[in-house]
Amino acid sequence: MKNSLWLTLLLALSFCQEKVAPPAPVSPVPEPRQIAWQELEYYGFLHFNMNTFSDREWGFGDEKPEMFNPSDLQPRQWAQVASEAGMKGLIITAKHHDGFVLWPSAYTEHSIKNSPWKDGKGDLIKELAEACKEYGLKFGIYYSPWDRNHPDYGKPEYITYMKNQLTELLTNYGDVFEVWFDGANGGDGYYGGANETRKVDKLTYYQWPEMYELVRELQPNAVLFSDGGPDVRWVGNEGGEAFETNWANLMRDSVYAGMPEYPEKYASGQEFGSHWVPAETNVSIRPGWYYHTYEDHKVRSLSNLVDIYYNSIGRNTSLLINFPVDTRGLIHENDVDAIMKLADKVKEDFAVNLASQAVASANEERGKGYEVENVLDEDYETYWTTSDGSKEAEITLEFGEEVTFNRLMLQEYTPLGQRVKSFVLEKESSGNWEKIAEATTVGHKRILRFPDVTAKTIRVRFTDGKDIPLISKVGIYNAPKLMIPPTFSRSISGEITLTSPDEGLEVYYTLDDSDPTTASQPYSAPFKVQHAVTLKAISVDPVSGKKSEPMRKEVDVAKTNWKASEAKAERTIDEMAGSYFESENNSLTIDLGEDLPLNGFTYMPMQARYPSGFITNFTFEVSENGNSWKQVASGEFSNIVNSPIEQIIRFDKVNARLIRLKATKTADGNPATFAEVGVLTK
Ligand code: FUL
Repeated sequence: MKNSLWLTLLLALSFCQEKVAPPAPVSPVPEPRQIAWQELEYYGFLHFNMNTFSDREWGFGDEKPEMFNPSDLQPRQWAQVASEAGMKGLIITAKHHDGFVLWPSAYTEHSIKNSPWKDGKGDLIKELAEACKEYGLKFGIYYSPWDRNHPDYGKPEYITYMKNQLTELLTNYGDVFEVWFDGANGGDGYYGGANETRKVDKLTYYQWPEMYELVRELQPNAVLFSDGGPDVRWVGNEGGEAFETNWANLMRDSVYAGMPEYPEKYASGQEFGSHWVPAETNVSIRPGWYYHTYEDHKVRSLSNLVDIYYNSIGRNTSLLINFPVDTRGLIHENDVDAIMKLADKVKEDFAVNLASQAVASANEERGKGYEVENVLDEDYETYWTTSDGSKEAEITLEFGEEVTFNRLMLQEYTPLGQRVKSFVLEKESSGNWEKIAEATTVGHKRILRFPDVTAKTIRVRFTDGKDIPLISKVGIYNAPKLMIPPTFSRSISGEITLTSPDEGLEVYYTLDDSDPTTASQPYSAPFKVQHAVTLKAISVDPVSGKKSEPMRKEVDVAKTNWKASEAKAERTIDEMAGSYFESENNSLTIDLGEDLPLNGFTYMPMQARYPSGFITNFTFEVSENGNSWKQVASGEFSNIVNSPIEQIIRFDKVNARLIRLKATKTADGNPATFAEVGVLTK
């Protein structure tokens, strides 16, 4: 009786105990609008306007509004794709560098109001804002400060024009979550017919303080993006990769949009930066930001997109993936397919948080309200921390039984500042702690990928920080392997390398066109193949037994003894699709080093971002001695401009030692280019 009374009293006492005071903030700290933005993490970019129809990346500004003529424009499809892909918002290029605007602005004629789309009565910004609302997405605006169309660009009048247009955009279309100011600006352009080069002082010309003030007034909750903020900064590249060490802090007053050396000096943030300016990773799902039919086959692969996800969201940035909307006005099927594959993979990787099945403990707790269990709940607002000045901080997770995992996710509670400078993940093994992985900053979110680990007890030790760590969330996941086929490469000597797409996967292959199984040849090191075979290979997860689809590759004679007619042309037989040879006489001759029974050839067109000299019509000749030549094939490489993939041409068997591929026509009339040429002997 006595005991239970005590217990009740104690319980009542602890219940009434006040929450301990939170730690003092470590400056700088985010504004509420930045905290809200941070939670979005993942949203989409839409590059769609005049460039879509002029097939350019940067229009000159002299394009005619009549060119803007989509056949099946459906902003609802864009919103549906984004929402199904797990994105939280969409940002559209309301005006790009060419100055054409997607809404019926009262301040310019260079607008959809003079296009055939909906007889000039349409308002694309309105339609998209409505579609976003329907699909529960936030809506954002990209607005290019540089305007190659406007006659006043470079003069003070243009700044008024910019303000007027921003006022339209930020008043008439509901809530805007982000305003994106592009850093690329100044240079040659149409400028109302002047056709000249205009340079502006990027720091002062745009009157940024006033421009930002205007946005604040009209959309107080919107974050402002530019190279150096003020609210969100550029990650410093367009390849989809943030620095591993990444601070939200930035010496904001020394940075401005378009400043030189930004990527090297500021893109990773600064530990002692004066303002909170977190990074956003912007990357296109294709090589270009705008749609080009010739990039239909160049949509990023799943493994590339997965890397981008981990190297952006997993490194304390948000991720802005661009869809180059096509000339119909739709996100292309290939892009939809790619983004949905990424969405499925992300769902799969983070399906089960093993940490929530564990018992968490910490070396120390600050007191009521800061218990270690807070790192396991779904609430970002609750976090674990220690008492002020504590020198050690570590969280231990006991699973009770052995678990296997390969991902660690950490989130700092950043409203009180970014603190962690380094941490290590360890597992207990026969009374000792063994390191699994270590890293530097955490910030809003940090995800580490490592090979499978099996453990019963693990701990995260915060080894250095600007102050005591505030940890909102710890996640431990066992991401299934990326089950896609291995990638293939070959050296001139015929050595084949197969690369597995994920850690811990096995690769099996066959050379006789049969479907590989785990009973086939396991791949352990590069191997030589000198003659024609059909290679098939699969990736296999030894733990789950799951297999990928097979990859299939026609491999032919090794190029070991091949010689091209001139030194530069050796690039066409170096087994590297990235290198190329441009032939002034539209012809390439190769000595195969021996007589071979040929029954076909392959031509890989130039793979550069801006290719030239694609062969559209060809003749193919062979010779035994270099004196007399015999034409064995001629014809057309159909659709090569839109789909510059390897072309395979077959002909009746003929013995020859020399081959000659001639272009009788190139797509653009420029000298013929050749990335790689091969023969078929099977
Ligand atoms: C760059 C621009 O020049 C590109 O065209 C694209 O809009 C990209 C997002 O930003 O700076």
